[in-house]
Amino acid sequence: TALALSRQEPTPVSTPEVALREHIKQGEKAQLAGLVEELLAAGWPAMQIIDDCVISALDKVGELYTERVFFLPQLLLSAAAAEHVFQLLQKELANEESATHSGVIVIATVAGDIHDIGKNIVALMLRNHGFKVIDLGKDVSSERIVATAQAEQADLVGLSALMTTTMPGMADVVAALRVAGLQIPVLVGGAVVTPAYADSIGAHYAADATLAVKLAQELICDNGREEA
Ligand code: B12
Repeated sequence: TALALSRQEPTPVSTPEVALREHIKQGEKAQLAGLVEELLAAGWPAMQIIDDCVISALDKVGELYTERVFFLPQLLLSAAAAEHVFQLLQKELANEESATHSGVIVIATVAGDIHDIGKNIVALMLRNHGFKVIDLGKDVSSERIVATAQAEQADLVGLSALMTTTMPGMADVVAALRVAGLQIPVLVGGAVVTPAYADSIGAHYAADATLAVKLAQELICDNGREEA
């Protein structure tokens, strides 16, 4: 069909943002640095490059994967390209925000789940807003999350899950925290997570990194942490 054929043709690369999306989608790293430079020079904030180029490219890759146009090797290449763009933008992201609040946040992708790109963005943004973020990485057991939250006297736990099969791990973490006597708020996110699910497990939901920062600030305030 025309639709299927059009996918095989290269997308026209008229502007740097279109080109950047396309190169991430195709998992081609060579030109990423130049394109990012071009966008920064044109006045794009780093966060806008992430939202409009990186995330939208990965969304597209996810769709193509669902439609079996892309397979795992392509998914891996695109993810690596996306991570490369984050590395290129680290300095700009750190400069764009200044510390406004503080508190200790333990963040992790739940057990069985190795998706960490979104979690890494959220962790980076929280750090840029003055939180002390302890990032336990991906595929992290609830035991380890609880133990760290306890040892670090965390004000908040952030959890990421990208798959329907791993999302229930979030409920396990909330339950384990409560069993351990920790009443701290839990903030959850990730493509499959919904506000209703968060509600059902006694957690809070944020759809993206900007909202995660906002909610973390509110929740840590509400939790009574006074010192800066
Ligand atoms: C990149 C990717 C991968 C990469 C991951 C690389 C990495 N280092 O993360 C690789 C190739 C390794 C991978 C592997 C797999 N993947 Co994959 N992957 C994706 C893809 C294309 C993009 C995910 C992504 O990074 N998005 C960009 C980020 C920025 O978005 P995000 O994670 O949603 O994060 C944002 C928000 O959700 C939120 N957020 C995220 N975390 C948190 C945490 C907190 C606390 C808060 C507040 C907010 C928050 O803020 C972020 C910023 O805005 C998705 C498709 C999709 N559209 O989601 C599939 C997808 C998630 N993968 C999928 C699958 C099935 C797999 C595999 C099982 C494939 C396989 N057959 O092996 C394996 C999983 C192995 C495992 N055990 O985990 C499915 C899941 C289906 C489901 N509903 O359960 C998806 C949806 C693809 C699909 N359409 O089928 N994958």
